[in-house]
Amino acid sequence: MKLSLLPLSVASLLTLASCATEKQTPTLKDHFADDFLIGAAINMNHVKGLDPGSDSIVRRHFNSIVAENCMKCEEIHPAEGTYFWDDADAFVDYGVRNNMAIIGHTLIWHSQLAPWFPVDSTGAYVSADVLKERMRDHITTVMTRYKGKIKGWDVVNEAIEGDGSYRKSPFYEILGEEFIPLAFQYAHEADPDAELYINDYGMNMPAKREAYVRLVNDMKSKGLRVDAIGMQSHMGMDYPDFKEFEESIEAFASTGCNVMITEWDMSALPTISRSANVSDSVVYNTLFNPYPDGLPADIADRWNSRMDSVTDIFLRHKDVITRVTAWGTHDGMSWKNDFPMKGRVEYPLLFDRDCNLKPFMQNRLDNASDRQI
Ligand code: 9MR
Repeated sequence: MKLSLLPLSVASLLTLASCATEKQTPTLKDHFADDFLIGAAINMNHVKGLDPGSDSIVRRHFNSIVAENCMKCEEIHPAEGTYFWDDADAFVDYGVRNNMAIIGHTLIWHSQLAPWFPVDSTGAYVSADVLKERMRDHITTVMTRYKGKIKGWDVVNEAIEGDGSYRKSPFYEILGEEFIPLAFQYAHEADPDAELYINDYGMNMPAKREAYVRLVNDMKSKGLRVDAIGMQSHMGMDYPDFKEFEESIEAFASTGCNVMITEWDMSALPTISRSANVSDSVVYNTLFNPYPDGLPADIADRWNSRMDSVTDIFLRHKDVITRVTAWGTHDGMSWKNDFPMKGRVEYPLLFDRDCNLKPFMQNRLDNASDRQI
């Protein structure tokens, strides 16, 4: 029988019962409401309605989203003077409709850079002046389109190597170290109300940490605004060193910036590479895909316990950590299934392939009597 045909009192009781159940089931965003924003990277399958599992996870549990791919230079600005807005517009509309804190990713990055961007018609690097003009145009055009809708941008991504030296990207090769302050200057001019972030992986590494602290302090001393340092936090079963990771949070906070955990996941499989650089991929080898039919209980326990410890670290530093974003929703859609080796079955995210919250976090939610639900 349709609900509307039931006698009013029975219908209301049923409605009330389902609302009550809903209200009593804690969500991540309620659980962490007093701590930090809790976000997820989402892709176009999700935005286009082809991944209903991800959609319900995000709408129920998260209050922030970041564009996994659709705002990268090669996607949004594939040719000089040609912008492709459809996907990014749909992503932003989804975030606005669902009242999310929307994060833009990413303006200046060596990877997924549109091939035309740093070169002229002969394929040679453009001059410093031409590259500056292209950077300014790209940053201004993209940020202006989403002004008032995007909370903050990853302005520069992955600019420093593990040893603290500058990555020899086209931006660096043409402009030297100056490309980073310039990017922040252009971004501030484009949208003074948007937050501006610098973001990288492997941020636990002491040499990299020191390089970022120096860089951010230097930019601040020149009057440039950097609102947060993003620690991507792609983790594994044997990295990062948690002590180093925590020391990095403290060091980044010492610059006066906020800290954001921007791309959190933890591989449950044997480590092949600690990098998050997509060009570091390896050929398929079954040895590196040991659990195609499910994670053995002892490994799952160890994974949950490590993720629980990481969550403790985030909470210990909630005074400076303003956002924690997972790099995806459920295990089935994670980039880690294809990196560093295609065709792996990975288990790195907060929700499993059936969209169930993983035990370590479910326990936190269930046992949080003192927290808001
Ligand atoms: O998850 C992203 C994957 O779908 C893309 O193929 C890849 C290349 O664009 O980028 C992945 O996201 C990366 C992010 O943009 C920057 N930090 C590392 C992430 C994982 O490689």
